[in-house]
Amino acid sequence: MTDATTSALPDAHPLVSGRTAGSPLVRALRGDRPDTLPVWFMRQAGRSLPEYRDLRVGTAMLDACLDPAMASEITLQPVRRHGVDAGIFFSDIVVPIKLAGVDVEIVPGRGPVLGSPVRTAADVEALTALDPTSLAPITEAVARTVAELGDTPLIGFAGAPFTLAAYLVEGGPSKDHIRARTLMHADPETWARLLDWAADVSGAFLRAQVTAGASAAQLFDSWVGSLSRADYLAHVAPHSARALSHVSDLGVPRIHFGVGSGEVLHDMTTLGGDTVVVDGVGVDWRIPLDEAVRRVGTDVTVQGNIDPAMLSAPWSVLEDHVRDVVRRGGAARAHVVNLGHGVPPETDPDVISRVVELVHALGDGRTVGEPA
Ligand code: 1CP
Repeated sequence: MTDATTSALPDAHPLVSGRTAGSPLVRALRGDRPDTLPVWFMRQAGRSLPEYRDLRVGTAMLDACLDPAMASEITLQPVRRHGVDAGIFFSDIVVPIKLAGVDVEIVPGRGPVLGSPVRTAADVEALTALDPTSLAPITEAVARTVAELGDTPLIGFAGAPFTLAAYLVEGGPSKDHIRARTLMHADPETWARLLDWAADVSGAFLRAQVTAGASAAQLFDSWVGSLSRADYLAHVAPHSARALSHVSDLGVPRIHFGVGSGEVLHDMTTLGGDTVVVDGVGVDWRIPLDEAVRRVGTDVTVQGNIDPAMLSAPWSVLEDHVRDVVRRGGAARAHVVNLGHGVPPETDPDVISRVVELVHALGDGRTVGEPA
């Protein structure tokens, strides 16, 4: 866990200078219950916003990520529009692997696609380390963003080694990540080398964002739900720990998120050890938050878990659901309200703004009663 007093961050960093240390997000991640619940949304930047679609015309996704002015503007758009309690840095989990020399692009409507998949020991051997100077556009975009955000914290993020490996081995989006899971068992040494490489690339990307001004760090293991618990513990958790270790000396709150993570929710907080090593755990929509708290205990803040499907339901249905999420989150030491996964592209942005207003009207989250 993190402690601001042991931070190796520069004095001007928002977390150290005091700009964001008292923000609802940072307080909640550190285990406190602020008067107002913090709320932000995964995939709040991009896709559902018309101002995003206008700005992106004619620019490929990864080019947008590497254009500091554009990445910064897209990060700020949902903060201005919705009044959320944090910005999430506009980038992608494959940006650092591209900067490390992997031939990858993001195909519209599909996702990350590789020129050639990484499937053999020789393929893994050929991967090269990330040159830290290549992260300059990321550092610049974060610095610009943080200068505009004032007291609102920016969340930096990276892909967890397993989720990155799911793209690297498959060569693109896949359903059950069969080829990746086969490699894990067929050639565990090559698998371990691949995940260590991915951990270091993601770790450097995360560290660059935090040192440039991000006040929290989230590791996305979006596809962890395809793993058994035994495989998670033996073949994945140690590498996720390695990715997060890249920021452990910085005293920044760390959040770990996965989809379909019920079987491994507790392990995602301990990364296979005996004690909780992250500050927040993201919960998808499948498990009610009070049940999640039963699984992870009260040494960690929970984040989540509005069902993204509810965003297009009638307001009264969505409102009841949000109140229920907040009420169940009352079982946790602290709660950061979010979705159980990302904002669907077809979501009406006004609905998101309305959810923010509702959450902010619910106080510290512990006064929301049973539905009438
Ligand atoms: O053309 C477009 O508009 C591209 C769509 C898009 C966007 C806006 C992609 C392609 N990535 C992003 C931004 C992005 N990706 C962010 C920053 C903005 C925000 O969250 O508000 C973040 C944090 C990510 C992280 C990411 N990329 C994850 C982990 C989070 C998650 O959603 O599970 C994953 C799995 C990816 C891969 C990816 N990139 C893009 C797509 C469509 C996908 C998923 C593909 C698949 O289903 O396998």
